[in-house]
Amino acid sequence: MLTRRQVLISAFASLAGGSLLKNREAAALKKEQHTHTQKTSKLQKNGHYNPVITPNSRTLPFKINRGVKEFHLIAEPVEREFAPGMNVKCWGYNGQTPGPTIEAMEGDRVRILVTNRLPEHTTVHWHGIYLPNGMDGVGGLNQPHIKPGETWVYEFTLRQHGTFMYHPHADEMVQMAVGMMGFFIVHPRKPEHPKIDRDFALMTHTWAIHPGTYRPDPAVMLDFNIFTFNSKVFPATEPLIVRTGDRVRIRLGNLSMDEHPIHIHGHSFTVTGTDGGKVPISARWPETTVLMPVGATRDIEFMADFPGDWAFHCHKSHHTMNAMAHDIPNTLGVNQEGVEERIRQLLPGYMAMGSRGMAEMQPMSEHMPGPRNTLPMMMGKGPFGNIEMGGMLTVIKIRDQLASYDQDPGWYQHPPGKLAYKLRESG
Ligand SMILES: [Cu+2]
Repeated sequence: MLTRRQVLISAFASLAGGSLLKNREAAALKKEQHTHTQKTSKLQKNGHYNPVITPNSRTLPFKINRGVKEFHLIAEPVEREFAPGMNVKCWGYNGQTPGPTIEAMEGDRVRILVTNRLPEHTTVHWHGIYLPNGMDGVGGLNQPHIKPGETWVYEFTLRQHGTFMYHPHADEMVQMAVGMMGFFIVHPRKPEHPKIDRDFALMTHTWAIHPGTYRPDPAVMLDFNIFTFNSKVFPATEPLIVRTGDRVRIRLGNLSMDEHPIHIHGHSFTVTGTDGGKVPISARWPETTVLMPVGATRDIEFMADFPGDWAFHCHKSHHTMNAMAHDIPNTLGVNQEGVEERIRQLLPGYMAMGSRGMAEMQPMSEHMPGPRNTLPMMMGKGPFGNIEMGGMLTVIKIRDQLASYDQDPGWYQHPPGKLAYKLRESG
């Protein structure tokens, strides 16, 4: 059933770019938004916030032990399927990379048990969190390292709210390169206004996994070849499912060795927080791309005003490509006539490619198997053909009507007259 608010919003959405929205309507929208916030608060099972969704991942369960929220992280080797056709031998926490999201509330006393099942020592650092110095987890500086087989205890009271992270501060170069990281999200004690309807967390990461191998190479400094959201490559990245009119927050984290300009389609957002805290309202401005620095988090918020399947991706185009796009000779514009035959004498089945661009690579890769355990350079499929991206890409699926947030609504059905079309005489 459509609520009045949804009708109002879809009416808004159908106006060109929303520029015709009158002040009176804007005021009504604001009022509706407020009522909506109050209504859902009453229905909330989890108190005054909606729990964070970490796509392709999960939230770490806890138990209350005499008023303390007790979590248990197990640092261990894990295997992760980045997408069908590629399994990677990583290290992570509790069977996965990124580790499960720790979620708590400002004011909580938390106790985190860390068991080390790795072949070498580790520690856990709580990135961005105010805590006693002895809980900060820098091996050698704040504590002795946690040896294999040992369990150590971290305990502190959360005195702030926002998006933070956890990761080892021991053999950082190796342990982070192979996937050891996770989100630590602290909700504010006071309810947020306006309330967030859909709250997602995406960890960006860069990996060097040489074609034909299974283990990320920690020695690589710059030339990474696999780029992930929550250690998944598109199309294995779960879509972010949203209802038209929802207020959406996406929390982004970056513990990789590269910056990622993360871009939204069809909407604009504001950066509302970093791992340093909330951005004051007076200091916010609209953006469509947020640059994710290394060792930082960014919270972005927007109103899901426009239904559709909207791409959400890193704007470095190599970061939406997989391994096979790297270190290849540049054949663009090269006349390869005659070369093909000669090379075939040495390499049977050789095909000259790339002189007119690389779009032919995707259909080609379906018939030509690459090296073992490696994803083709492009691999997405959409309702209109190949989506010539893999890597750090996901889709925000915004719908007027949704059976459930937990069910993929399929591809967007475009209303008549709202789809680009081919000019008849163009042939
Ligand atoms: Cu990137």
